[in-house]
Amino acid sequence: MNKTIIISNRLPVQLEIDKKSIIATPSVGGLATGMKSVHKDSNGIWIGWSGLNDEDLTPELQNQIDVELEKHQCASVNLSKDEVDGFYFGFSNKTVWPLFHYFMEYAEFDEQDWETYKLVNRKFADKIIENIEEGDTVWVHDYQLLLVPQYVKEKRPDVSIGFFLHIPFPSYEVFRTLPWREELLKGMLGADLLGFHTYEYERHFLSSVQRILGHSSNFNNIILEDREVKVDSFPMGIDYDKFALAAKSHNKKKGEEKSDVQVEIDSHFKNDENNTLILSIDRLDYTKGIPSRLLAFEYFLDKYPQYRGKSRLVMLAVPSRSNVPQYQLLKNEVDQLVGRINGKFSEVNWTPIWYFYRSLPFENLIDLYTSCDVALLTPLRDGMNLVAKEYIACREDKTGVLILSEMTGASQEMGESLLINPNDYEKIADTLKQAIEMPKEEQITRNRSLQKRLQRYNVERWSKDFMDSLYETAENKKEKQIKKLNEARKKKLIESYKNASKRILFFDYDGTLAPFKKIPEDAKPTKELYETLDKINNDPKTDLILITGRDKYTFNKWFGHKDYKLIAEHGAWFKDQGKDWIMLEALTNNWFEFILPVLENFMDRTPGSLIEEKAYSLTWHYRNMDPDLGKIRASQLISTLKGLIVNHNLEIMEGDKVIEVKVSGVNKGRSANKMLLGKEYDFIFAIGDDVTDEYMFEELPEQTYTVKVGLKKTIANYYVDGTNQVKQLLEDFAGE
Ligand code: GDG
Repeated sequence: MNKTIIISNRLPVQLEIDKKSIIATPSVGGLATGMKSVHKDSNGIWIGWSGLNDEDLTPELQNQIDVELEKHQCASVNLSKDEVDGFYFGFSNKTVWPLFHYFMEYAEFDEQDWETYKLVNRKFADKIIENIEEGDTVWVHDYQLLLVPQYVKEKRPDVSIGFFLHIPFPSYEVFRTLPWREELLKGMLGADLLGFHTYEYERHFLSSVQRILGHSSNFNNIILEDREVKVDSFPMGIDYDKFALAAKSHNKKKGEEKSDVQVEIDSHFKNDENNTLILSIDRLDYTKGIPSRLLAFEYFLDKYPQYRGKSRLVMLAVPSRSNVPQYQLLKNEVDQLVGRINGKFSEVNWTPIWYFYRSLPFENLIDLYTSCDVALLTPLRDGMNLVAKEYIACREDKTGVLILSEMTGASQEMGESLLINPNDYEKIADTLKQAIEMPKEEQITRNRSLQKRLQRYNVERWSKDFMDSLYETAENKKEKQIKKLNEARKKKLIESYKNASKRILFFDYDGTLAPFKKIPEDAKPTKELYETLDKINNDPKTDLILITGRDKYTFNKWFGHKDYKLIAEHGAWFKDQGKDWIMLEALTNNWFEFILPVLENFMDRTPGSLIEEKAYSLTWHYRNMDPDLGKIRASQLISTLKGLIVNHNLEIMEGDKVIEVKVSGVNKGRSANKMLLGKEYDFIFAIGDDVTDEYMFEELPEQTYTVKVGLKKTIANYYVDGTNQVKQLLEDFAGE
């Protein structure tokens, strides 16, 4: 049976060395639960770092670890202390984490850390490759492993790879500051499916890919030379039932069954049951907005003194990454703030903040979720924030108010909570008051909808959706594969080329015989291309036709001295071997006078775009400009032009980053067909990359071999990946 290989930095199993033997305890985190069916049911393997350094392990212990982990369907990647420092504490947590959370000033760009990150990502990839069997699927998790998809794809292009990012993907303006931005994007693009928590992150990623690597996307598919990458959002859910059931059984507990934490909590309500507890839970991380939360709470007590002695903030901060200096500074700052605020407001039997700096057992987490009237979660940035979802799941009677930062992924799905900007203390103070005073019926109405949604889209559903989507991309890939001009199909094609008594070949130029260049003039033919075309053309059984949308002047300069047949401007002009250019169509250009000023106006307002004036058509190019502005201007231009061309027998043709206005009916299909008139060909071949070549594919006779360059939508019979493969094909023709 095919299996799924799951890869994350840490394994879902905690390892401890106890008196020279290994103890493995499964961890109960959200990810482990969500992946359970993918992991266990499919007989999968989970690959990750064990948490122990090579230096702590003897060969015997290592052996024990392997045996222990195998029992849990896990395998470890072994790392030395230096590797952990450079890869995990270094590049992952001092570069990617701050940058992706918009803390640009915290991001360090250390070459050595980057080298270690690459090396460790390779180690993870190698471990995966070692375990892959045919038909397996790979799912890579999170920001520590951004390069793994590419490293695996290079060695195993046949395997379906998914990648999920648990943290935000930042805007292009932030991401572009990274010195290794191309490498990270290429690393991620090794996957066939890339998942993010929200559409915002997905949008930022697509924008960076387009601006930095120049790959455009069709809806949410990124078109690479040889394959497509699907990008989608999958908001991660929680193990809803686990929290809801734990809360239910907690609420039944009486007297001695209660935990110490619960007894302490109950004492807060003893004096007045209208007292309120305000909860916050996070790892102690600068992204979580803990200092601003404290300051906002202080402001609340200043602004609304009636709540002093009554409302209390219960703040659980779980120690995290304490090796990284920013986290140590944060710890000091939080300690000081808590001390100062408690000092400022405390009364004999009331302190405003209960602060826990440790990790609590699950049971106590449930005590907090069930007992606190308000949850105040104020991250400055957070990929999702599962605490918000867990709080709602634990509210058995549906009371309780969630105040949630707009900067969390969760806020996109939890519109019924009270959303705040974590930097707006005024608003937070007012919202706290609103939350404390909110009538129970309103709380219940809000939470009813939230609970339904969270229960439906739980973590299992999340992982199932992701896997279904990954299988679907694998199916699409197979479909595309069917049309790929693989070796077997190419052999057949060459065979019928060889056996033909009279052939005609239509070759598009830009994007087919020559790759695109920033400046169109730079795409001139190479010496090798001339040589190959000459060889093909020298066979008297072959008619070779170069067919382009380019202007006749440029094409004549490049190919006029050659003995090929040329069609320029989509079929307006034709040049037979050794003859002068003639017009294939009766055309006029007296319409330029009212279309050209419109194009000029768009060019002036759109930096980077340019106009190409051909003899009988006008083209506006927008390849070398901001892609989003390009799309907007292109659609504005089309709607302006549509109004102008009415009654003028003109048409607008949209190509790849170009808009062309020309006389109706002139296209590559019509002109190619004219070349067949009165001739008997038993081998007809057409190849091109653009939408304008689709006219050729459509109008040439049915028996034509039609080939599309690149994996774009097409009616052609076959695909080739890019210009390199075209070159190879031409050389094969020339060799016959
Ligand atoms: C990253 C992203 C994204 C917390 N304290 C204790 C404890 N917890 C548990 C909570 C919750 C989890 O830890 C925290 O999850 P978050 O989602 O809030 O935050 P990150 O750890 O930063 O996670 C985040 C997440 O990945 C998933 O994609 O949502 O945006 O940053 O489940 O319950 N559990 C126990 N004791 C504690 O003291 N037992």
